Amino acid sequence: MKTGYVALIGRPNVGKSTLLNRLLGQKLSIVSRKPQTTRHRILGIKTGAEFQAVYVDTPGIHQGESRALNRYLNRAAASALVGVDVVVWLIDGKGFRKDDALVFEKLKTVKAPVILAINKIDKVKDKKTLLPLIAEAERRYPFAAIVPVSALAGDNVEALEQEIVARLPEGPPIYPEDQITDKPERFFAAEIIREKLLYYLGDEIPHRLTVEIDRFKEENGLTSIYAVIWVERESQKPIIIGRHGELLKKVGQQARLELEDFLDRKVYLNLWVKVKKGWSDDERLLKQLGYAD
Ligand code: GDP
Ligand code: K
Ligand code: MG
Repeated sequence: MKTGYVALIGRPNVGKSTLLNRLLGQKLSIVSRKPQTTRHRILGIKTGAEFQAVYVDTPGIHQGESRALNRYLNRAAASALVGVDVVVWLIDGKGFRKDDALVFEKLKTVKAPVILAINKIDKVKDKKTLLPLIAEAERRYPFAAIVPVSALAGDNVEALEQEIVARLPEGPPIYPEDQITDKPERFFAAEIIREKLLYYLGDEIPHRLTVEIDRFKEENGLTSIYAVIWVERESQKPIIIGRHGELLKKVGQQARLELEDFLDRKVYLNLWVKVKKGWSDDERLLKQLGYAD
């Protein structure tokens, strides 16, 4: 059996989470238009007839290390390159940016084969325009393969999977074949709530909030989930709650429906908004809220 770990790297918003969900055939990682949606490493496990690929979806590599949360995100991204069997670097059809030079530098120290996947090709009308980009990529690094894909439409994702699997070492499966992730259900509950908040809120607040699952319990065939939405300032509370509590209600409804779908059982969801000053710049608080290394 071909089996091993696969790191997915790439700048924020390039489509890593979308690709992971597509590869797994299930939504595990939250997706949004905003950068910094993915804060945690997520293992997504795909077991096929003759392979097991364990995907690590990483937070993007971030510029500006001013806040503790950003430092955590950078550490998580760098550590994802160690001890993996295959690296998939996702870029989009617009090509490399200036600061991708840093990624090329980092890749020089990586022993695992690196596959370059060029995403969002559904947005590229004339596919010939990708040829100079592919030539540039080949000139700058000995990629094991270069595969254009559309994570959103699913185009060529199977071809990418074949390239990945072909480079996994032989070995016994790492996880039981029916296991799809290493994260507990309550982790996904928090992520789903956070995704709905990101969707309904404006641009500024989302990076300043986090969701903590206070209680998660089964009673009489019902899963009761009590979650706290932590914000940094008192003034952010009314924004999240909305006029007459409408925004929070919408978030709660959407999150509950998706949770019922994900968990495949009835859910009672209770949301509270609370203030914890400066949580995103406090290492100790971050650990408490689950952002541990
Ligand atoms: P991440 O930050 O790298 O994990 O990126 P996400 O998976 O959260 O995706 C960021 C945005 O790009 C979302 O709005 C996705 O729907 C969109 N996106 C991802 N893949 C594709 C693709 O293949 N084509 C197009 N047009 N959009 C995509
Ligand atoms: K994103
Ligand atoms: Mg993501």
